Amino acid sequence: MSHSDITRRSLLKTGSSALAGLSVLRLTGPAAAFQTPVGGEVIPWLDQPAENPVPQVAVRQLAWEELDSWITSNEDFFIIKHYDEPVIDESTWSLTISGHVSTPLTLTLDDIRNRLSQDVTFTIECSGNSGLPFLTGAVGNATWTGTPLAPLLEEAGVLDTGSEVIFWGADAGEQLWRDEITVTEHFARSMSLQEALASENLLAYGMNGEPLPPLHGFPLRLIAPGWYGVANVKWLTGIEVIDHRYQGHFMARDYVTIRESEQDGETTWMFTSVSHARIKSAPAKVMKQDDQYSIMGAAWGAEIASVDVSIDSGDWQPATLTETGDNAWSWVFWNFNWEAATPGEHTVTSRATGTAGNVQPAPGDPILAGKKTYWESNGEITRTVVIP
Ligand SMILES: Nc1nc2c(c(=O)[nH]1)N[C@H]1C(S)=C(S)[C@@H](COP(=O)(O)O)O[C@H]1N2
Ligand SMILES: [Mo]
Repeated sequence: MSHSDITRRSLLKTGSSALAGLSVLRLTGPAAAFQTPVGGEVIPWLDQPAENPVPQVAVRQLAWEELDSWITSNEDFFIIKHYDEPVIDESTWSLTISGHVSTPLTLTLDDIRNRLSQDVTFTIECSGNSGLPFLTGAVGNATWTGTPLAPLLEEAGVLDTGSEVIFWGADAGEQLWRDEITVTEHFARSMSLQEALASENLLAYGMNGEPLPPLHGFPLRLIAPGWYGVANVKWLTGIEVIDHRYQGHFMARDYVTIRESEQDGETTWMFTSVSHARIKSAPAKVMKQDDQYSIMGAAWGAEIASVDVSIDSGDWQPATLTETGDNAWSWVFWNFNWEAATPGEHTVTSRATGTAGNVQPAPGDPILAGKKTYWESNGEITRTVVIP
């Protein structure tokens, strides 16, 4: 265990009171492998994201070269919102649990805060990340605090007819349907009752030891570890159990992946609603200290077994996992010693392999080549750098 492991774990356990200890340890120990060393520098990537055409939707993103912390601070955490930020008054806000339940519930924020509290460190990625030229940093890792969802559903008494659970957000906007009907639709997502009952799902009111910040869904959001960002409904106001499939805008029209495949010489099309995360990795930064170059990056979306790096499309070479966390839902950090970095332009590609044998696909892999929509773009990422 490195110093940074110790400080990170104690920080998570004891909160900000451990911050004093953190700086003391950092002074006595070496910097963590993922941190740009004192006296070192980051060589910026030559390829940079395109200008953001929708700053009101993609409000904030991670700048990869600046990645210097395993936990993403609330100030740096990416923000995606599809409608205007809702105005919520904590004193009048409540959460309802309704539909196919024997005992509908209405809970205040205090009711929820007074229940059993649970933490989970979970890396959220927007499923559109890497699918659009300007969306390359829609991923972050935070420790979320909340109350487990399953006991609340049990208390509400889900009826035998209940099969699906909708999570309703307070935010709403206009959606045009078939060029005919305009409705004001609330942001909402659903999952099966069985998926909703997973013990890791939280109704979260805390983010990295602070109340959920307004743009991350204050006062309450769903945290569904292992799911893409879109499932983690912010500004939660209602949980509704229904007896059929929910087909709202963000389930059945937007955030739908369309794949083309050949079956028995015939082209078939598959339409799926974005749901569980997929294995992925990215090179974050090239660091230089004295004359030594190293590459640091992250991998997430599955329990990660290993990460390999390819320079200039050469052979895959193993990277070292330096920060792994203690669950399958948080990203791992990796380092690669770039021994023979020669002056000039080079490409850097990373590839993650999961403990289940799942491998991050190459861009030409049929699963990606046949994909027509930009969601779930988990292919290998290649960055370009110029070594001086
Ligand atoms: N109510 C509501 N919840 C939402 C959204 C939204 O627009 N409204 N955006 C979703 C999407 S697409 C993503 S990627 C994540 C982003 O969470 P963050 O802004 O806290 O990073 O929130 C999800 N939850
Ligand atoms: Mo998203």
